[in-house]
Amino acid sequence: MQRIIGLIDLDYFYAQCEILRKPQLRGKPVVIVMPSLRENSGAIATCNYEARALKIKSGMPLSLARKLSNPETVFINVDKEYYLDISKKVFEIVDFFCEKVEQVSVDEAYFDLSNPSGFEKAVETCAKIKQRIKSELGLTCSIGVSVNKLLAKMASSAKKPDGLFVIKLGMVNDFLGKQKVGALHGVGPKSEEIFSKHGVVVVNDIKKFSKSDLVLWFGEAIGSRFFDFAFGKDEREIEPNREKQQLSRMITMKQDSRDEVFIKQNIDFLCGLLYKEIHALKKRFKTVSLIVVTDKMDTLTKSRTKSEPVESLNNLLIIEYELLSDFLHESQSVVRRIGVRVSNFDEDTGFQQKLFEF
Ligand code: DCP
Ligand code: MG
Ligand code: MG
Repeated sequence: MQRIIGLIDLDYFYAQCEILRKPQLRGKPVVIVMPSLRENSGAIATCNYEARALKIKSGMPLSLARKLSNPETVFINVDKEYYLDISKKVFEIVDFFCEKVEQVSVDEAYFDLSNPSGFEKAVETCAKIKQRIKSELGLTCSIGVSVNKLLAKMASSAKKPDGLFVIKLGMVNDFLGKQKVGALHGVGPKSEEIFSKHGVVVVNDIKKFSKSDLVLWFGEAIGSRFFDFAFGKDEREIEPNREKQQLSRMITMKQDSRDEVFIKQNIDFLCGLLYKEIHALKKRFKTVSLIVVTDKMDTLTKSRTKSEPVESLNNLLIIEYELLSDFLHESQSVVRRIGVRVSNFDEDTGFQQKLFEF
């Protein structure tokens, strides 16, 4: 089966978070500063595209950024806790669409799009993820889609900001060959210098050499990896490291319907599957949701949160039935797809949330 991998990266993340809570900043150059102990010194964490137009960039000393700035430029100290909070919400949306998600930084994650198969479906899923992040959180991101991590990451940078770019197998050589070697995963300024000493500027230049040449320059592991990268080869797997914040099951019913008995049969089936999984994962949940997709393809969600964890399949079913009954009373819509979801997991059970150092 063809692997398809996505890489999502938020645009000018810290700066975008600040603009989100201070909309009056939009359009101005916004620079986020990592302050240091000495007053008026520090480094630039990131900045928005207006500030990048002034040549300000991540890692730059604050003093230099001030010199490059114009009178409109706004400098803001980092507030990591706030960014982490938003980051969590972003990746919960990705979790909703994908089983295997590997978060690699505060604003970046790889996710598996191999199932259902095909690039068309993968792009559809990514468009939905982008849309949900935009409508629910007010943020833009860029997503790259390709056959491995290396190319997915490069595809995500290719159309920043607010991009969605796909590199299919047939496009690999064309796309990759003319990229600067620094665009390859793991090639930092030091490696770039070694490459440039040998006249290697773009990825295609690597192909003039052999694997053993690169091993000589960079050592066994890194040299052979860079060599494979030049041909678009990358076998690294997605290593899921995110605990699910919610679990759900959804199906299209055999026919569109408003018949309560018929819809309940579908709910019974879904809850049976879902409860098995919850049980296997030793999860306890307090929130139960019913998701309805109508024949007009509108999605409606109804939820109920209990003060104590829901203890049995039977109790889960009772709540889902109540939600269904509410829905049928409140809406005249005909149901096409139906879904059940549980969330708000008990902190003390299940997997321990992995802590990240960003
Ligand atoms: N970051 C930092 N110091 C750096 C680089 C990044 O503190 N030297 C922080 C701030 C960024 C966040 O990590 O907002 C994510 O890093 P990215 O490399 O993804 O950069 P941005 O999201 O800011 O911009 P882009 O739109 O290029 O992704
Ligand atoms: Mg980013
Ligand atoms: Mg990033």
